[in-house]
Amino acid sequence: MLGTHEVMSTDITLYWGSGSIPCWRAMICLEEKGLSGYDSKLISLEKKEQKSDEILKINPRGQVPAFKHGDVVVNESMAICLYLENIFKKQGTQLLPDDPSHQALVLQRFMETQNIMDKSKALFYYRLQTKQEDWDQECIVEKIKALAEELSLWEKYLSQSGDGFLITEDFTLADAALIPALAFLKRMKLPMKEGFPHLASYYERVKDRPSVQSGWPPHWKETPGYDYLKDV
Ligand SMILES: N[C@@H](CCC(=O)N[C@@H](CS)C(=O)NCC(=O)O)C(=O)O
Repeated sequence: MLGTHEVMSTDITLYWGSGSIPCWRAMICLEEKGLSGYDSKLISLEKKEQKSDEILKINPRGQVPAFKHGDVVVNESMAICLYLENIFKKQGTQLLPDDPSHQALVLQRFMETQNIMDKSKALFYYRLQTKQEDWDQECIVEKIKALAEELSLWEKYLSQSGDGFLITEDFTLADAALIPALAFLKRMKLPMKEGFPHLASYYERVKDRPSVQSGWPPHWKETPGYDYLKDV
């Protein structure tokens, strides 16, 4: 007999795209909550399938992740993660600790991971659109500095935590958001081990966790990545 919120995972649909960090966060939380049987709909971002009527009906921005639980629609990856933890509180991994100070820190770090994505994407997209001979422009130097400073903060955070996860010995929402961001940096050839050793050893400790592996972007397994962050 299922409890009030222990619905079958088949009531859940997730539209996602390969290589999308926001989608990966949501997928990690689904797995951690023991909801691996959800209806997983992989769409092609390249073919712009996120602009299909089917997805626009759920997410008027035409973006993924787009998530449905029964008749409940949740967009925005971080909202999906929080929703899963709140609704399936008693199920699978507890992603938000009860202790107020730990909970505050988990929520803060969870949201803070967006800074890593914003700063790495600023550099990545600029380089994608700029000829390599122009890569030393002042503006690029500024972007490299901003990302390096951001990552130094995380280096400090991790130097203060033990050999477990980001905040405590337990995997939390903060880890669900941090590990895909680090995988993105690795794919863009950030020299993590040399410049950010705590981030590198955290990445090695967490990357093989089943929930993380389950959302690993399929096309990343077959293609080598890019050099866009190799000088950070
Ligand atoms: N803030 C949103 C961002 C979602 C997002 O940017 N999704 C991208 C994939 S990573 C997307 O659907 N891009 C296609 C588009 O905007 O048309 C979230 O966290 O869910």
